[in-house]
Amino acid sequence: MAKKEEEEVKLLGFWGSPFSRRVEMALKLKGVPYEYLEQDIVDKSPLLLQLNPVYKKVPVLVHNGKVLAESHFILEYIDQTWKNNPILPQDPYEKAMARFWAKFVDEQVGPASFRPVVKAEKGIEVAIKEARELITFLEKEITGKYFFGGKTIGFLDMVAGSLIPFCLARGWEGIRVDVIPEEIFPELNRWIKNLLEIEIVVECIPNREKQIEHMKKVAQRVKSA
Ligand SMILES: N[C@@H](CCC(=O)N[C@@H](CS)C(=O)NCC(=O)O)C(=O)O
Repeated sequence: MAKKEEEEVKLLGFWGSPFSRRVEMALKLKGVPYEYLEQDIVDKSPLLLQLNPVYKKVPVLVHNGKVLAESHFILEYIDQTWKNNPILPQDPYEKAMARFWAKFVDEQVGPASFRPVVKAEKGIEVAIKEARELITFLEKEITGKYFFGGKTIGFLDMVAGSLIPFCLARGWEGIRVDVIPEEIFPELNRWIKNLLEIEIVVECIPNREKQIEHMKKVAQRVKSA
C-alpha cells in the first residue's frame, strides 16, 4: 500500500498575538501536527515579508507549499481541510452569524478595548464606556449558552477566546483598567471559565506576566507613534 505523504504544516506566529493563538487552537483541536516558527513582529523576518507581502503580519500558515494569511481565512481553511471536530456550524445561517460576530470582535470590540489604554482621546472613562457598550452585544449572544459554538468550542469561541480572556479579562493589570468586570458581564465571565476548562485553549493562552509586560510596551509604542 502506498504510504500517505507527510503533510507539511508550518505556522508563523507571535506568542502574544491573539490572531496566532486562535490558529494554534484550531490546529490543536484538529490534531494536526505543525511546526511553529516564532516571529519578531517589529523587526520582521525576510520569510514573513516574503510569505505575507500584502499585510506583513502573523499568522501565516503554510500547508504543503500553499501559503495563507489572515486568521479568519486560515481557520476556515483548516476546518475544510481537516474535517474532524468541526469549527464552523454546518447550518448556513449559523455559519454566517458566527462569521458576523467574529468580524465584530476583531474590528470593533478589540480596538475599542485597547483604546482606554492606548488612545483615550476622550478620556479613559468614556473609552471604557464605549468599549462596554460593544461588549454588551457579546454578553447577550453568550447568554444561556456554554460556548458560542454550543456544547463545543467553535469559530467564534476561538476568535473571541483568543482575544477576550487574556487581553480584556486580564484587566490590563499594571495599568489598572478593567474593561470586562464580572459584575457587569457575568455571562462572558462564565464563558471564560468554561473556556479555561478546555486544555487546548489553556495551552494557547500566554503567560500572564509576560503578557502584561508586552501590553504595556504596546501601549507605550502606540502612544509615542
Ligand atoms: N487581520 C489579521 C490581523 C493580524 C495582526 O494584526 N497581527 C499582528 C500581531 S497581533 C501583526 O503581525 N502585527 C505586525 C504589524 O502590524 O506590523 C488576522 O486576523 O490575522
